[in-house]
Amino acid sequence: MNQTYKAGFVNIIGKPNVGKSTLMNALVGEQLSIITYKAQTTRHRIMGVVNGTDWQIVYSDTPGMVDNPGYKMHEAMNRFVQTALHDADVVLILLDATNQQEKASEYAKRLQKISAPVLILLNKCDAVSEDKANVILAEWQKDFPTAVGYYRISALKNQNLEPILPKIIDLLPFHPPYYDEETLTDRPVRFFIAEIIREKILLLYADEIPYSVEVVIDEYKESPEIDRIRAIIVTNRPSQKPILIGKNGAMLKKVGTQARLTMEAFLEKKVFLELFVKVKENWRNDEQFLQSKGYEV
Ligand SMILES: Nc1nc2c(ncn2[C@@H]2O[C@H](COP(=O)(O)OP(=O)(O)OP(=O)(O)O)[C@@H](O)[C@H]2O)c(=O)[nH]1
Ligand SMILES: [Mg+2]
Repeated sequence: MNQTYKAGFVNIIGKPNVGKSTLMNALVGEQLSIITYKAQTTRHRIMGVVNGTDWQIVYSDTPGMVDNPGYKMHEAMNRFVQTALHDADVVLILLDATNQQEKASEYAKRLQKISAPVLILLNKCDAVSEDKANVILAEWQKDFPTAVGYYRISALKNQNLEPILPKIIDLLPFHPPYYDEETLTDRPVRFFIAEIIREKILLLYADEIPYSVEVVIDEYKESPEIDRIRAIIVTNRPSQKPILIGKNGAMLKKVGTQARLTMEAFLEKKVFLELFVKVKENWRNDEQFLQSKGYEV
């Protein structure tokens, strides 16, 4: 075996809203995962590949761990986390310095049978005092002593991320690359397009609405000048449809315009986007539908 090249899976896990997707995007240097201020933004495992001269890191962003899964969708989200724990070469546990809901004992239990090295990253340190961050990290060092490193970071401000990379490379096993050099992610373009629409829905609607929708790309016609995309916003209840559409279609138009602009930046070309709303009651428990959206049920 080639004993000079290193490659492996570095999986980010943590509670909802701690900044996993922000960290993933910062480490990969691309806007792969959608980010919002709301919990449970990410629903899938999303990989991002970074290459060095003699190493390859396959980062995974994962959904926030849901404590009380209410739907099959939540169970599937937790399953992504479980798989990510098992195939990790390095585990990054991300904690939120501004909102400490994480318990070392819970992680210790989850990681009981996992032999991969763990780094504890305390995120959002830009928003708390250095003293407070140090106190939190000291507690983790005491309660979770088996981690191989403890770091104060800010994923949002890109602060203190530099020491993490050499540490990760150090921990990676010798292994040939998993992906060729051009590969950035395991997900197809359609996935990111659907995610962009979901991001706008998370940002534009209140309460239950964002959690009640899934986005299906119905048609994607690529051409050199413009991509033509037809997407369906699938929602849980008939009463949600008029809310999603808004008065005279105003809300849906807003979603469409904002999503199109983000898509154009992502694809670096023009986009023609059509959006429709469809009701599919109880889709969050519909195994067939969930499977079609890539959830393992
Ligand atoms: N102040 C501060 N805010 C941050 C930092 N990192 C992330 N955030 C904010 O925290 C919120 C959640 O960020 P995400 O990256 O979506 O968090 P996540 O862990 O992926 O959330 P889920 O996918 O819902 O589990 C957003 O509003 C981010 O801007 C940070 O380093 N500092
Ligand atoms: Mg996320």
